[in-house]
Amino acid sequence: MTAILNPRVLSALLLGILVGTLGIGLTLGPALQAGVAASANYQRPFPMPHQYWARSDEFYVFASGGQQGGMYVYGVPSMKYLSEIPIFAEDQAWGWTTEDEHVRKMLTNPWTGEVATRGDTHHPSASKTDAKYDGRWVFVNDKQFARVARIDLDIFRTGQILWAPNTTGGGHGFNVSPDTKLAVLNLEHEQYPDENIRRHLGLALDPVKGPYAAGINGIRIADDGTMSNGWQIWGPWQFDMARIGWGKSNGWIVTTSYNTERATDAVGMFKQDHDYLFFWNIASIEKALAEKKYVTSKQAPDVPVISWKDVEVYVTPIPLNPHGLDISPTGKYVLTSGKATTLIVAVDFEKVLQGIKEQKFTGEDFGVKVLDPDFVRASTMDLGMGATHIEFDDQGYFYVGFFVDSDIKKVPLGEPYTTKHGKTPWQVTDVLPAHFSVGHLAVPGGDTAQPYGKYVISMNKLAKDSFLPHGPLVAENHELYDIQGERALLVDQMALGPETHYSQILPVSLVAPKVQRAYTQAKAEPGAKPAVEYDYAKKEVRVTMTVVRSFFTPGAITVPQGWKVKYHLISQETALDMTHGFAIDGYNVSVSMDPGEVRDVEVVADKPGVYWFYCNWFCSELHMEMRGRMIVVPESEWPPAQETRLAP
Ligand code: K7E
Ligand code: CUA
Ligand code: CA
Repeated sequence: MTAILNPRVLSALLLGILVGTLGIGLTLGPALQAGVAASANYQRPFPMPHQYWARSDEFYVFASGGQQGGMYVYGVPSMKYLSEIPIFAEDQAWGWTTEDEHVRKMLTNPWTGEVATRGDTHHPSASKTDAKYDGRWVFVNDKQFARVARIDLDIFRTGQILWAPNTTGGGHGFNVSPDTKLAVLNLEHEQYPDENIRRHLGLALDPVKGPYAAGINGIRIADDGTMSNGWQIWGPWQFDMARIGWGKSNGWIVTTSYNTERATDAVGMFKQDHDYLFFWNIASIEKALAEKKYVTSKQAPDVPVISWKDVEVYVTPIPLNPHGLDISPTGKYVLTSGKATTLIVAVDFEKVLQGIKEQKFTGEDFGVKVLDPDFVRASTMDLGMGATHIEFDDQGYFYVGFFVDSDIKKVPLGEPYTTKHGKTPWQVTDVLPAHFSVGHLAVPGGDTAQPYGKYVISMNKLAKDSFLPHGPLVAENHELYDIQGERALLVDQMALGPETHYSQILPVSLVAPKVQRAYTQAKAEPGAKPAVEYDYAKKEVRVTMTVVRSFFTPGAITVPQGWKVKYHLISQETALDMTHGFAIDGYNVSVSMDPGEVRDVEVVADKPGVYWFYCNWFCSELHMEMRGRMIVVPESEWPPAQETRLAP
């Protein structure tokens, strides 16, 4: 194995990655200024005509929000921030709070009943048809609780959250198949699973000392976008990144693992000079299911758990803790990067298939055949320090980000792309300086069979002093490069909240025509009338309240102390951009209602007195007058005569 290692695998680099960032000089400033000065294409008219930005942007960026728990949306090339899509964490400004019954349900663990309002959003993956974006949905995973969400692109809102079973969390690598029928979510964090699963795997696991096991979740996606847990495969290793192949790699799932050492600490995870890239045959998974070669757990009796031994799987060695994992537009090359090596490996999928057929194996690990790296590799490139992720353009190049070098390198791919770019493949042709420390990068369509090219966005982990000082917690820096010429130009930068991992960049033409300006929910209840109903058996008041400028109707309700109050709030607005809010003084309630939106809000009226509810979105000249009362009467003083009665 040492033959494939590079002498530049420095212990200092390894230390730098383990301990934190290496000292990155701020000497890239002049390059940045040169890039901006040369970008004559980006002059903007002044004054700006109405709808200038709406008409001039070509792409939507859907950027995961990391520990922000949702996604950010902005336009390209304007770099105008448009929206946040709240998903796994509560966000009252963007209308995602757990007093709304529908939000709370989505955030509730189906097995334990716990509500999880924290999250760590990593890898958005847009829906596709024939391996090309189709603009229906964007799916994204939560690493912390191993959940997956579907974002509906007509309303830019979360439509479903699916929880992965049999795990405490750590669902990291995530990818949607080229036909949007399957998604995979990898368990990066090792588990000590249910005893049925342990018995089925037959591995020696120890709950305290380790080693543990982990697996891959197969999520089925119905034609209407509904996700369900289809299967799990478990094996002795953890799994990091995931891609589902197309074209030359059609029918295969590829994943990386960086801890094939099965260690429980960082030093142990770097003990070997290589880890693995895995190839899983999807048909063999369906075959194992059909032949009933699986068990189920107590928690999820409806989700089959398959052993790695019962499916067709192969590995090939990748140096020092692979992380980046990306597939070229024809599906031919699988590119991976090790975190503690300067080497980027391009595996040729045609060679993988040939190697399997011709048994080009160098050995076995836990019964899995190891494909000869010299046979399956198209290239092993020595490109720089701290490689992160890889993306592709429409001209036959790939772009790879470097955390330590703090740049992006542009490299031509091998056959069949050489006719496109006419360059010697696998050698750097351009270096794009970044400010600073690149994590993921994204090209519009750059993870599909149809890259649109034109731009690269670098999602930097550090901004350092790029922007005005704003305290010790510093914004992220998203950088926009124009890649239409021979040399890339840095044309804009944007400060954005923490912390983007990956993004999907979709053409405006696929998304904008479908975007709704009002919800259809209120329209679905045309006859809804204001009402107050007292349920003495359940100790519950049910209120149907209509909301329109500038009234809540009913404008006052009386409730006995300690009772539950269920508000069914119906916004009857139809005007664009006319959002109202419903916040109650002294109670932990704040929801928004966009035009036509319906909300179901539960409050326990445990404090006696007069509490004003009011609109907290400035909506008209009568915005401040848009308020009403919840009058909470001690139960001992409650004669039913106090009930709110509405005129018939
Ligand atoms: Cu590298 Cu979660 Cu894709 Cu972050 S991961 S950068
Ligand atoms: Cu409604 Cu302010
Ligand atoms: Ca390792």
